Amino acid sequence: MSARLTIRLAVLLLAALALPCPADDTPSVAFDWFRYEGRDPQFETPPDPGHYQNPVLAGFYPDPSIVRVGADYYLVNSSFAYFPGLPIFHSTDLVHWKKIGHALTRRGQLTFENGQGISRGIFAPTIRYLEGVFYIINTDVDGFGNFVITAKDPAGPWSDPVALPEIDGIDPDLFFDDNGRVWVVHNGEPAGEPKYQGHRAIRLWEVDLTNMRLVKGSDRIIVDGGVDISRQPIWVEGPHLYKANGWYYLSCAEGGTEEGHSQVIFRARSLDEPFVPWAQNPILTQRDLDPDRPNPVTSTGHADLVQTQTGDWWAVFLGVRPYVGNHFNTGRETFLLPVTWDDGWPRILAPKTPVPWQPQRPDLPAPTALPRPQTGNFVWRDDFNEPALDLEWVRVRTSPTEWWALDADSRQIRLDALPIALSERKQPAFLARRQQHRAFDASTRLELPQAGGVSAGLAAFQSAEFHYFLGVRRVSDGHEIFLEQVRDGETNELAQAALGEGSAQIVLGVEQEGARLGFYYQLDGEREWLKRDADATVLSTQVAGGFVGATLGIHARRSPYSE
Ligand code: 6LW
Repeated sequence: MSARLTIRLAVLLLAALALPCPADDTPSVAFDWFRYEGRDPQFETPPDPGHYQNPVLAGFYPDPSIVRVGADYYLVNSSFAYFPGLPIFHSTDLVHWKKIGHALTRRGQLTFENGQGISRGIFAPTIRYLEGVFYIINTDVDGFGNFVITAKDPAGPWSDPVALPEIDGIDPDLFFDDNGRVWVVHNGEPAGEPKYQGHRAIRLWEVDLTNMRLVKGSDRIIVDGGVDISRQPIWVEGPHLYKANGWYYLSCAEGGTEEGHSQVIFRARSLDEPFVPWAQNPILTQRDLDPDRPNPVTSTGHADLVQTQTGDWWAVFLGVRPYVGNHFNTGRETFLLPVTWDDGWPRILAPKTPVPWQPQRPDLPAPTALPRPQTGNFVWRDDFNEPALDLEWVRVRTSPTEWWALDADSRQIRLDALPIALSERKQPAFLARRQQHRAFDASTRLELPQAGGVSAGLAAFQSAEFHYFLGVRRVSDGHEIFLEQVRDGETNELAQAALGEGSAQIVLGVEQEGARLGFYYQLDGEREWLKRDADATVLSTQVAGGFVGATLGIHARRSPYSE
């Protein structure tokens, strides 16, 4: 390089350094607090001493998998396209669960990209433990496929994923046999063409743990279709393998994750022999009960079993709590029940028995300091005065940018008003927590946005295609509040009202009671209702489809955004 060129480059570089950084002109909106109150009529009577409340994790906590290490229990749930993904809980008594972290916290681990539906992403996981290491085996359905991550501390950090390209199905399970051999079972294709819609198989593979690889050619089908293929059972999945009393037990979900859901059990003396179903299957279902029973739990299945340090067996599984018909907004939740043994077979619930709401507690020590409740009625409030985001907050999908900032001095959180609407399958500026009750009140206080084209407020979200947004925006002569409903991808503004002058902040809130949502606001005076009778079923799984539950949170956007 010539001396002249070097000098010119040096001059250019100095000039560039002297330039001020381009101003970040994305307007942002400050929120002071967010409050969530669960007041589910069903939870009004707390359990008697010696009993516990089902579900143990209320709200969108499906596909629970559990492991015991000494006197400690760890549980993980599927999280679909929410991020951080795979919430991890700890308990000492199976009843009180403390959220200790997430297994997927870094975008470099896995990305749930733009365009993915909210119920894609991360499917049913399995958590297991061997010699100081925790393992999660799992599926990223539209991205990475099946993978394993590991951690020394289940609160994290968890490793980057190791892919298992040999498996093409979902719901993998990892089983450490006491003879040192390691196995995977998962839901996969049956041999040849499926014989009917929903015909799937459970496949068994041996694992080379040192190289974290499945042993080529070791796989075989151990369940074809389900308990009795002549009855065309659908969606055999969520398998878990255990060893007890000299038998290998295989527990699977069968019947799909809706009202036909059930849990079934098989066993074999060795992993080379055929698995035989129990004649008394299923070991858990609610599909045989009167659909008109009061206060039902439905759709139970996807169980994982654990043996306590005192030798008892318990099961965690998913179930749902409809508020009208089969409509539920709270997603699939985690329930707990004891396992009884009948002639060498485990059973979670006797036939035609409704899931008990307040069963007898396990014989295990409760924690001395009770964690924040995840069931029953409670109030949760975030004043945004901690240095890090609370573990309850999640976002949809992953994004290369961080669009929120906690301000320790002002005790606020600021959301950048990104040009992304909730109705886009991207990552809008939306921080959300799970709806955990059939009746709730959620509210937030925010500053009235001053920049033109910016809307900010509170969203009740099931998916890009089904949600509500209660927002405020500047108009030529002040501010206005509006309620936007997105149903089946179609956006409608259901209500607006002009806001009087003189306020810098506003409280926005939403309540659910039965099948009705009420949206309200409060400036300096009394609470005003913008709309009292919005349709809550827009946020139900039955209307919106999918595997997730509704979330509630704070959102900011600016136009133009595409819808
Ligand atoms: C889970 C699969 C399923 O991975 O639902 O209906 C998925 N089937 O077993 C999500 O829970």
